[in-house]
Amino acid sequence: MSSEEPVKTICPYCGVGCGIQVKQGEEPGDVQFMPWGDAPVNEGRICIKGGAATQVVDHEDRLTDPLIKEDGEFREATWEEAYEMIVSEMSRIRDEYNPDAMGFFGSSKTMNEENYLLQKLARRYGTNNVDNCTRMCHASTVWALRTSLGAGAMTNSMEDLEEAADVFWIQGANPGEQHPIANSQYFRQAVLEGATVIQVDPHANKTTRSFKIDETDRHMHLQLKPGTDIPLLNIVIKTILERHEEEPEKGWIDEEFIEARTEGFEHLKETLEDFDKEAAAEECGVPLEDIELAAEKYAMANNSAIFTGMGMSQHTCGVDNVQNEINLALITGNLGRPGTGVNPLRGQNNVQGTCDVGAMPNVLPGYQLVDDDEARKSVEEVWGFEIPDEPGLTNVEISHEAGKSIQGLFIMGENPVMSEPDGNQVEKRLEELEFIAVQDIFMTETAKFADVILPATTWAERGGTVTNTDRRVQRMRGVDKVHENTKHDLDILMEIGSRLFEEEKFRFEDVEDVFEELRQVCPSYHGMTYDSLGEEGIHWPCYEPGDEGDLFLYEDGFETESGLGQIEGVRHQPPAEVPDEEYPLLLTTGRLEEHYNTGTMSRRSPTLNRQQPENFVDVHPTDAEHYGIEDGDMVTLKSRRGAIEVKAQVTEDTKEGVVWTTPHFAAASANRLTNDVLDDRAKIPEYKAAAAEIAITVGDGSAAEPADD
Ligand SMILES: Nc1nc2c(c(=O)[nH]1)N[C@H]1C(S)=C(S)[C@@H](COP(=O)(O)OP(=O)(O)OC[C@H]3O[C@@H](n4cnc5c(=O)[nH]c(N)nc54)[C@H](O)[C@@H]3O)O[C@H]1N2
Ligand SMILES: Nc1nc2c(c(=O)[nH]1)N[C@H]1C(S)=C(S)[C@@H](COP(=O)(O)OP(=O)(O)OC[C@H]3O[C@@H](n4cnc5c(=O)[nH]c(N)nc54)[C@H](O)[C@@H]3O)O[C@H]1N2
Ligand code: SF4
Ligand SMILES: [Mo]
Repeated sequence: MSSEEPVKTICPYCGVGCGIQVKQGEEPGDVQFMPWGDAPVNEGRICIKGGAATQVVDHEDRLTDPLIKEDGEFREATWEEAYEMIVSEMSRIRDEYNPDAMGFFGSSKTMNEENYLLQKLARRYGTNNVDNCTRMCHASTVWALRTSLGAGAMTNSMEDLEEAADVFWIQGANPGEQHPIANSQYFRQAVLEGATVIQVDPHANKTTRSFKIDETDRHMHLQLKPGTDIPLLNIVIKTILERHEEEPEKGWIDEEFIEARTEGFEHLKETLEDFDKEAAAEECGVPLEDIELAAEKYAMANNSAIFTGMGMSQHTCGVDNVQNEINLALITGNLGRPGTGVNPLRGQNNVQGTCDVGAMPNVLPGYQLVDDDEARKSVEEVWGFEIPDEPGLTNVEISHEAGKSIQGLFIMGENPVMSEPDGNQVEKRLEELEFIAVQDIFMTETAKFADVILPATTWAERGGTVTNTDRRVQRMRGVDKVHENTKHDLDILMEIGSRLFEEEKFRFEDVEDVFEELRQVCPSYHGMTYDSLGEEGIHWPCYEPGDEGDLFLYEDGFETESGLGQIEGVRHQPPAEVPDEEYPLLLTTGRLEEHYNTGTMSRRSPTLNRQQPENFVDVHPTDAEHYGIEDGDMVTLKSRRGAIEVKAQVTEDTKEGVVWTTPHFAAASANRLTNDVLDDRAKIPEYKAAAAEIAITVGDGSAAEPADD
């Protein structure tokens, strides 16, 4: 077979959205990586994951044929059998119970068109129980940004941040590993030209090291105790308010901006009236003068930009955490200009797009609320059927309701057994369900619980659009299929939709045809076409053809009801579970550069897995001494929910009293331990704080008693 021209596409891992090329090799099934020299986001640069992305496309573990479970064992099935089973089970569940007895998980690893069709299918079925991994990710960030500023997305873009930001305030995010090209190509350039980095994180990592944060007086690392971000930011805000009283001529706050563009400032001041900075600094475990100095650096710079990640969002107080970042940005006028803002670096390659196209229980495409009659009607006119008018359940709620109000689950590209908190319970709940369909590229920990498994093609084998972290919609393109009997996600959904509802609303000519319908119902994508996306892509909002999109938002006003930015004071709320005698350590989790989420792809990549083949736990030297743990010892790390065995890394990277591990490894997943409690509003789980205990693992795998100190 002769090799064909390479095609330009987008890296399947993180939300930075780097352009790469893939090429059909000489042998069928051989898919090769090539750099894309003038790709719009990364200009040919690539991180270790992007470079290794094609390694898993033809991996021997790929699902190649549909599977159906019979007597507890999977057997190969035809597509016809698989479709028939799905249609008959989904129809039965709707008839025996009601449409809300089904849940649908969209996938931020798949394209906009595919998620668009999945949520349309759920709604045609009669339920708004459709969600995606954003719930476990930036749901709280999106909530706070939407209610207080207008749009649940980055306020600025990598380009303007590089050019104009003087301070990079990075709280609970690790772009050095999780968004490597954003960090090395954009932020690093600004830092080389003099910008300051303030990192607020309980753990030192490659972000710390890439900017040599600990080695200069310019940058700072505030190594706080997990779950103390509200008090830390309250110290910052109170310091700025106090200093402004003392020297208003320096403009510690931006009075004009507060007056013209915000409301709620009085509430913030009242909240902080009786706030005790000394006691709060003690609570955070960071010297007060360090936090005050960081406050000065943020407030005195021309342009300060906040970057916010999982360390902020994945808490029971996730919404309030991000609200306090918004408070800081609003009172100092750091919004609506290049180089400023509150910027969530979005996680998966298409999590922004999956949300944009409505794969969420409370919104339709373009974030139009399902309970807004007018919005719903405008979408109904295009779709030609009635949409249920009550918001549905989120994915973690769907999981909680398994076997209760939920009887069936359709999962496209998500791995909840590994990614939801308290995995042992997730497994038990999945067993309660009458029917599970999983559409994936590998046999995941979750797929093992399915009744039917549908083998999908990978990102490299198909086309569509994805939306990156700064709202840039870009086209993906694919080469030939590796396995003849796999199908594109879109084709599977079209077939299921057409069979279930015996109508033409799920028949499209091709993926572009789906995009044409999507842009009719999604106002911020309305002006885009496949042609106009070209090779550069377009940032949303793009309401009409020709709109170039905006690099930064809110230049003239906020998109709230009053047009004003919403300030609201917030108070410290400790994590739902705090250390006690039995579980005296605080466990938090985070990611590694070499691995990706539940590891289904990165663990199968030889290049990536070689770097880090197994999980570990970081233990502070003082704690290690107390427990008699040496670097490299196998230890049992346990919480009230479960236990895992991992190697201990004794390191000052973590804070005393804090143990730090990752969710990437099935054999010892952090989510055997994490606490299944949610932020009230955004319903995001508290992955970043649980009480834990540790002990050296003895011969038979049991845990030794801790040494006395
Ligand atoms: N290499 C790689 N890249 C990825 C991913 C991956 O798995 N691997 N996943 C993608 C996805 S889905 C996402 S959402 C993003 C996530 O990107 P990030 O937001 O950077 O994700 P995390 O590493 O989970 O958490 C960030 C930091 O929060 C810190 N942290 C923990 N607890 C607290 C706390 O209480 N307060 C504060 N301030 N910090 C805390 C952790 O130590 C960690 O350094 O990355 C994306 N990119
Ligand atoms: N302890 C702890 N837990 C966490 C987090 C944490 O920080 N700490 N972070 C949370 C966050 S931010 C996130 S986003 C979630 C991620 O949770 P998940 O979304 O469940 O994790 P992934 O591993 O990204 O799963 C994606 C799935 O899609 C499949 N897939 C890949 N490509 C395709 C495709 O083209 N088609 C189809 N059909 N399937 C495909 C993959 O094989 C994989 O099974 O984890 C959450 N869990
Ligand atoms: S930074 Fe993200 S998008 Fe870019 S190559 Fe790395 S994983 Fe892929
Ligand atoms: Mo995420």
